[in-house]
Amino acid sequence: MGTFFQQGPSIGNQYDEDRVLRSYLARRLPADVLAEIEPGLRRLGERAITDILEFGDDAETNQPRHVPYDPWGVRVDDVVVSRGWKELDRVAAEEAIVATGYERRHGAWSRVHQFARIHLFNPSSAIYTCPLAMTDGAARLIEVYGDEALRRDVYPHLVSRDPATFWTSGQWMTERTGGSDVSQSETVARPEGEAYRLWGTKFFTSAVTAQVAMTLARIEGAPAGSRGLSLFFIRLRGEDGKLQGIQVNRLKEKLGTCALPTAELDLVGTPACLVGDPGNGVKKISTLFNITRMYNASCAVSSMRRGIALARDYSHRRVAFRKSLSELPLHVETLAALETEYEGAFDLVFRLVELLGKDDTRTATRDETAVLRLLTPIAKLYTGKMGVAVASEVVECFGGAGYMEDSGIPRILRDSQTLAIWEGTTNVLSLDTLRAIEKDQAFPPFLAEIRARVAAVKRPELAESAARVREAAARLEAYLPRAVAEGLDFVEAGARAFAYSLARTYAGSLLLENAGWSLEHEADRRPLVVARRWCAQELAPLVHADASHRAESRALALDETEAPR
Ligand code: MFK
Repeated sequence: MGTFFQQGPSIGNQYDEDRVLRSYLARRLPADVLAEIEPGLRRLGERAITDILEFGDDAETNQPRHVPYDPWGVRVDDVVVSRGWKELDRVAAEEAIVATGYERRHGAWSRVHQFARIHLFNPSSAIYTCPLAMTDGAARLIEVYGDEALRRDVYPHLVSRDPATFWTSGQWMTERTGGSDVSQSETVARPEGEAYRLWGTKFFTSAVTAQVAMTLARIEGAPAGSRGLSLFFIRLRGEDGKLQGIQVNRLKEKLGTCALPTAELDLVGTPACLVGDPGNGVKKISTLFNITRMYNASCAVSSMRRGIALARDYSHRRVAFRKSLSELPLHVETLAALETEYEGAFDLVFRLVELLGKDDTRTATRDETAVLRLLTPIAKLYTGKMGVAVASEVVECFGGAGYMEDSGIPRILRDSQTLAIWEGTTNVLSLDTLRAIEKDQAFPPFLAEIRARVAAVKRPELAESAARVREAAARLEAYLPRAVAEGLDFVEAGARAFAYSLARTYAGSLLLENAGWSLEHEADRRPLVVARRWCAQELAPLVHADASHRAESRALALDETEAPR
């Protein structure tokens, strides 16, 4: 019998160990703000490897259960969740994961503080970040569209630091007719006095343990399409604690996010209040889903960071071919590539968060608001995809052990996969990028930001990378009018490649900025290496999807025989 047992990976304080997060905060935050928030971040970094991790593991092990009937045959529709899930709700309130963004103690920087906390909290939380994301989005919705009653009776609960009064909100958009094409929603709202009752089926409703939810329904007689949908607010339970006009059909069996109770619900006369004026429901709820898309991007990035941290530690423990993995050149190359991906993705997210903070506090310029609108789908779609790729590589870094459920590593991959789907798939968000460019004129200020960063590069070590970003920006600028002139099919077929190109080029400009700052202020060359490697890749992998390209694609995609010459 062999005597060798491999040691598993081990990680320390997640604030202290995250060089990228700490360097970013030192670079961007005013010194007094950083001094004030740093002890709390360090404490949260410690909780992320102690109690939060334990609660997350408990929630993952003891997955939610639907109990449709009580022992006497009465329909109860209980959703039983673990102790860990309940504790995570408490910790989220205590740690002010949502509240920090709304107390606005540090003005526009409050969102940076908040997302630094999310970055530390998320990877240990069994995706408790999902209900928090929707809660945050609902709070913002109420700020923008809520009436006095919602502001007085609901908003304070969503932004509470007190576990006894903290509420979470759901966001119910998806119906059997489509998760992407929300305009086909079939739920009907019938007026009853001042309020409404809803009838329909919501096919995916995440975190059904929430106290309230925002949803869409068509008021009887309203026109078809998304403009005919209205936004509604629901309290899930009455004074007696029972669901009000809501039947739980089943909990979904998902590939990942297994601790999260995602239900299929029938709304059978659910009492609901209209939010804002009737109609334009999709437009209104976009205030919410633009926030959840930012959480999505933040979660993708923080999951990448956790996977890399585990793989890095393991590389020192695992010996193969008589060397630790950390001494094997090819393994080191692999880890370095993952780190580069993480740092580019990190910058996209935190730039987005800075813009959100300015928008919240009405200190954003018109150009910054436009860039916020465009960068939201870009950051979501790009980090979502990269999150899956990084997680897959992390699994491989552990060899067979990474494929074993009880190592905890497969969970990172399974959970990451959802980040590319929910809150808008990669393709839906690629098309949203076009919507932002067309409706919000976001492209010129987006390119101007890139060019300003490139123009500010002083260090000769960065000159070649800066030239590559400059050249990519020029190609992007030239591409769009040509694509538009070619027609809608050309633009749509090329939209994913275009969105990736926007992401890579914009992130490249941010990495150049970091690299210059770190050389100057930290005497750290690692951001320089990252910037060079990032910019050495194809920054603008555009696709020219003309008629013959599209015909060839059809032949490949659909196995059609007639490919044109
Ligand atoms: C852990 C991380 C957090 C994750 C939490 C997840 C938990 C929740 C799980 C879910 O709920 S997943 C379901 C999420 N569903 C989606 O994200 C929907 C995906 N589909 C889309 O985004 C479609 O593009 C869309 C529904 C918006 C298409 O709708 P329409 O109505 O066919 O599109 P249209 O007509 O272009 O847009 C209607 C209006 O909304 C337009 O404004 P106008 O009326 O003024 O013309 C658009 O400009 C506006 N709009 C659309 N998207 C927008 C937006 N405005 C601002 N931002 C956007 N992103």
